[in-house]
Amino acid sequence: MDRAVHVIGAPMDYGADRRGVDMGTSAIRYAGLADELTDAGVEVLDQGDLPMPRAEERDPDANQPVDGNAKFLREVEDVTTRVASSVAATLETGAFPLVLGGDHSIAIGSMGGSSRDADLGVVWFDAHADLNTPATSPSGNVHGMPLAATLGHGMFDGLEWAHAPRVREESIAYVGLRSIDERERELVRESEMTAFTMSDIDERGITAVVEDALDAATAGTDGVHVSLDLDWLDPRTAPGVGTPVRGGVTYREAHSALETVYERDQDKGILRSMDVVEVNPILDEQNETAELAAELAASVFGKRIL
Ligand code: B3U
Ligand code: MN
Ligand code: MN
Repeated sequence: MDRAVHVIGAPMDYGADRRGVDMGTSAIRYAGLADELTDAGVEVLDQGDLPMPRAEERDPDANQPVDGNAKFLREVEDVTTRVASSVAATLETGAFPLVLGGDHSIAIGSMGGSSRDADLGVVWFDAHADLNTPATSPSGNVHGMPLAATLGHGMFDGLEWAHAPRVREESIAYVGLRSIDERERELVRESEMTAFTMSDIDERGITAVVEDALDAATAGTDGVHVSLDLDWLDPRTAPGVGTPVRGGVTYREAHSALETVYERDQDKGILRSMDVVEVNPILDEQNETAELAAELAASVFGKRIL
């Protein structure tokens, strides 16, 4: 990639049940993100972390929606609004925004900022569909809602900080789903989203699946946002996540997937922005999930063995 990569830290944990994911940004940096990216041949500028109020100082139920449950919704709005501004400002300078989490609710901001001046496709590497609304969520955790927010589902309809009209259903592709709530399953089936489960990867192989996901996300869009939730990987490989689900992709499959993204970007210049989320150092083993996050980000920018 010939653009500089600007790292934006969003150390937020309001969207998740388990504390600790707010330390993910430090852990990923400590794991050598900047060196990995430099090895990949890109120029890196770290913008540091966005200031974040501490969860202990806030009331999770202060701004509950009338219908349903969404903890820390006011804080999520505040933080994602700032993430969106940073992402949009970074794109304006011609650089590539790489947003570090933090829990997955920050993607509301990264997709919002990245789609401000562009029709945006999305490739969502995750065990979960993240398509709940406060009314359907079993947990009230906003990290299970970012795609519903972006698409303006339920109470997110018309909420300017959440709904990003230039991200359309048909331009969203999931890769590696294996834990979906009942209502999410119906929605994914009824929708025009492209959804590849772990079974698809078993049957067709990771490369074919990622190629198809990229086709869906690039068709009729100006660029692609890659959202990488570390619980996409198998918990034996990535133990440091809040909601591990057995049966995820392997170390090799993960690298291969992100290298496929890089290849497509080399050919067609598709990449616009990315986030790397849900690394929880408290639950990690010797920072290995954070190291993996740094390595996988470098794969997207072309780091190779030879
Ligand atoms: N779908 C469940 C669980 C979940 C979603 N994302 C994560 N966990 N990381 C929920 O709470 O919405
Ligand atoms: Mn997620
Ligand atoms: Mn997940």
